[in-house]
Amino acid sequence: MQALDDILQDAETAIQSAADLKSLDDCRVHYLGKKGQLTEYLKKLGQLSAEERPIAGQKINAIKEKIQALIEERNLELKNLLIAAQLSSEAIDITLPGRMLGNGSLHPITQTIEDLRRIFSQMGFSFCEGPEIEDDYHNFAALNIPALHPARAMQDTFYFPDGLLLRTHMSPVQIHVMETLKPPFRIAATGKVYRRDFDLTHTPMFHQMDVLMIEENLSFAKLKGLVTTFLREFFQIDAAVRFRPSYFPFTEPSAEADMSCLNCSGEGCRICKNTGWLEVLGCGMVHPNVFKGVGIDHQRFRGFALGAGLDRLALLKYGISDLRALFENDLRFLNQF
Ligand code: 2NM
Repeated sequence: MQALDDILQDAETAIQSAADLKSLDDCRVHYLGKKGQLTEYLKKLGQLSAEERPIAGQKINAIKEKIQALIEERNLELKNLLIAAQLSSEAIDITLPGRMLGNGSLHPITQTIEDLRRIFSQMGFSFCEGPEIEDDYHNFAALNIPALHPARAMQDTFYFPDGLLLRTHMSPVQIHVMETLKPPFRIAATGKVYRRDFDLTHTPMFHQMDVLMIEENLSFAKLKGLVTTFLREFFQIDAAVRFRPSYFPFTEPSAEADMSCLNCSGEGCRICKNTGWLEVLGCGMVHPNVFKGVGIDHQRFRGFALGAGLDRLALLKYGISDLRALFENDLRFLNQF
């Protein structure tokens, strides 16, 4: 009886100190297995007297049940410990901030085009498009650009072997429109134009806007008003605007429009090369030769037109100093707009 109590005590200590399921199972085999300590005593029951046998039998069974219960209890404990360890090692901190997806943004030239479309739409202009590959007639001849005009020279224009060319300005779009629509009308076009020119301030592809208005009673004064309104609206500043006489084959009279420098308000700085003025667009009254070419009655109708480089407008508006940044697609640059 004393030996059986000792076994129980041993078993209690062994089970409690079993550190994992494997050593716990070793305990079970050691005490309850086929060759286990208690089993050995069960086998010896036969050697006892008839009076002793049931008492010893009961004792062995009681201890066996006790040990089984202890093993069961420890088994549960160990499994819970295992689950707890797994939970803490695989824990996910859902309070950590996520990886942010960057917001996209419109290219400054796209933003400029959208601004221009909004402003000129509000003033009653429709926008139209034309081909980037043009013929000599629409790009030059119909615009009263004579055969020997320097802009036609090989170094300025990209020619295809068949004589077609990449348009060098947006005005040929207006020739197509004048061939199609009957005046009066107000139309404008933005798009890509091409010239054989590549240095610090020129890229072989750049963007232009061309605006054309044809009505019976138009004056140069109205053109000046339109240009001034447009520039103040586009740059969101009450700039001074001045007109200098200029020359284009397709307009007469012609002018270049300057606005007071955005950077120094006319004081003189690096941006305006100390003049206080920024050159922003060219404009004029449509030349009678252009009207004759497309069959519009130049006695009855007047037209005025303006052309502007969008890349330069975008640089000025957004304070960008290097034209090439517009064409490099560097996200560190583009994300700032
Ligand atoms: C400019 C400057 C002045 C212009 C003229 C025409 C057309 F087709 F009606 F004759 N379209 N655009 C024009 C006039 C363009 O760009 C500096």
